[in-house]
Amino acid sequence: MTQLSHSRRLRRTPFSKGVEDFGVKSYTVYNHMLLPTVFRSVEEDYHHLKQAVQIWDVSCERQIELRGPDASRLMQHLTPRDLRSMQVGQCYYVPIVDETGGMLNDPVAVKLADDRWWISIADSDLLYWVKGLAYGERLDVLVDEPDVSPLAVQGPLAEDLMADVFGDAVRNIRFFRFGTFDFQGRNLVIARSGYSKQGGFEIYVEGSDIGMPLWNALVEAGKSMDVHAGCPNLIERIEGGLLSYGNDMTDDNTPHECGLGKFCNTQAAIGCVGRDALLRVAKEGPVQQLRPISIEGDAVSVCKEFWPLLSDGKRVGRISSAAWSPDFNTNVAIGMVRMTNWDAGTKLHVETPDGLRTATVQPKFWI
Ligand code: THG
Repeated sequence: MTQLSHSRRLRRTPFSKGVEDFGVKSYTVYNHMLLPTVFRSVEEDYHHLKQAVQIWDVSCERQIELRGPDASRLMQHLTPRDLRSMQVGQCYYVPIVDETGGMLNDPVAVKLADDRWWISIADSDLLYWVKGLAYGERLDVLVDEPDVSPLAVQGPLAEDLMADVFGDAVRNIRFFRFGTFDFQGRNLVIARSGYSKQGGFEIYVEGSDIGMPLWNALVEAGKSMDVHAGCPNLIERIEGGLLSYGNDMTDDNTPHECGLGKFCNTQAAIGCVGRDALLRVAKEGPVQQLRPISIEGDAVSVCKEFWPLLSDGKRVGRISSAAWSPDFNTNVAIGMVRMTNWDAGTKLHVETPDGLRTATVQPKFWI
């Protein structure tokens, strides 16, 4: 295996020491920052995530902070999701679109106050788009990247572990809501959310200096729960239909093509930059869309580039993510499929590096 060269540009995180102590085996780069991808093996990490509890260094989910009287206005200009009824204390999964309706990012928006938001971004340099918009529209708002690094606690035992460190009140946090909790005299935002379907929390760690003290407190409290360092798991996130920006979609895709139409209320999203473009495409409906797809045969290799989807030898789409699922005993995948071939049960062929395989469009994701 070739190595990744490290330098200041490839940012470490406040938890990198902890991750290394757990013997991280592999990283990817996400928002110019290290993101662990493997600890024991992708399959072992997968089984452990579904049985116990893991601590994830997801510092690479960088925050864009909006602060000032026009913060809420700017937030609405970024997304076709209607934010008018969103309360302080809520998190929303929000497509962010450009003037053509193309997806620029798919972050979680955290409403801290009417005049203060965090946008917890996926892997694209969204900061410059947001700064450009704020400046171009002469909005009264400050836009920057604060020293905030999310730490996720995921798995069936996540609530017990979190209650041990932060007290029983964390048990009352509802899905996609947050509260503030004390750790060593500091107030931290804790939300019930995370990039898995196993349940859990995300701690928005404000101040790099408390990164390792918090990591160590969680590791110590979790000893009886078989706690281990973990990371977003490729198999589990495909089973759960959690999309990966840059892999499954780019700015060439609308939210509707990504199956994110349910997070768009474009008519109501007054001021959204992509509103006119999206109203046009929403009227017709998308002509291609992301679908769960199973691939027959033994374990596929890693999907490093699109794998063509064929019907009668003609290209009708592409696979963008795939992995062998031990629990469902099949290869699970996410792919963009043309309307003519997207019905559940449709049989297709997929050109993988290991040869031509049979694939089936699924009615829903696996979990
Ligand atoms: N948490 C936080 N920031 C993030 C991610 C996260 N930034 C990067 C990346 N992940 C952004 N992408 C996603 C994708 C899916 C979800 C969240 C962020 C997600 N989806 C749920 C689902 O599809 O089941 C719930 C959506 C809902 O119902 O609102 O959680 O994970 N902080």
